[in-house]
Amino acid sequence: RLTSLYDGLSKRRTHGRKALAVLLDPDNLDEAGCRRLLELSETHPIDYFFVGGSLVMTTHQAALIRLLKEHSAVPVLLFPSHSLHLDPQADGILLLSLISGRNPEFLIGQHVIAAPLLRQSNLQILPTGYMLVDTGRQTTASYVSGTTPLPYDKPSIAACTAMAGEQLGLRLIYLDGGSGAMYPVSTAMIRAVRQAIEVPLVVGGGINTADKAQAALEAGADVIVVGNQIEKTPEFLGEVSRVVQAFNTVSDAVAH
Ligand code: 1GP
Repeated sequence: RLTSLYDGLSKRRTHGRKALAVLLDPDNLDEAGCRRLLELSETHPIDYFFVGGSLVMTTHQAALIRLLKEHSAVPVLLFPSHSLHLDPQADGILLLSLISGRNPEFLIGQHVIAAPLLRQSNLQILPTGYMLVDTGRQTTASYVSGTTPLPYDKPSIAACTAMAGEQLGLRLIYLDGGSGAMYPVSTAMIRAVRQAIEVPLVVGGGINTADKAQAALEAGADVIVVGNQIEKTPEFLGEVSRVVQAFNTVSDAVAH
């Protein structure tokens, strides 16, 4: 199922335009926090909401998605860690295959369980090669998935992994240092992966300053994902959104 969401992402990439995704973890965001963010998003544009987390211990996910859909036109993409986290209210799903790991459950197992449900839903499917990178401490994602993340200082392994993912037909590559990473994925690794693939590149984990956002975009990220820092300080949305907009203003000027 090729999707308008995916087409939108590819078009952005062709035109050198960058995008900002805000990750909302239902375990960490209450209704008031979500309303505050929705208010801020009216002046500081967000391109995508990603919704999910490694555990999802609460039952808030459905209510959170409902609130987003009622009050915003920003597309909502599920970022699931498990087939139980599907929700047909969202617009689409990052169908993650954890290609940095060697756990069949997260490469194909969960997908088999989810397949008939996805078929029945109207969710747009974005097949995504998901790559966890070691950024200084074990993340929930790597613990829960029982996988070893990619070594931080081996951009060539990351590049070959991304290349293989693209050759297998995955339509996005997501390089993730994990939520609340001590430091983000290195710009050397982002650059190496960018050069290895044609499909859009999503980068997240530990992007908690405007400089880190800028560095990831300059190195070749098409989409940056920010979670923790916006949960802690919603006003950070203004800073990071300005970085993305400034980037797009420059690339629009070059294009004309
Ligand atoms: C994690 O890429 C996301 O999967 C976002 O990470 O919460 O550190 O911004 P942060």
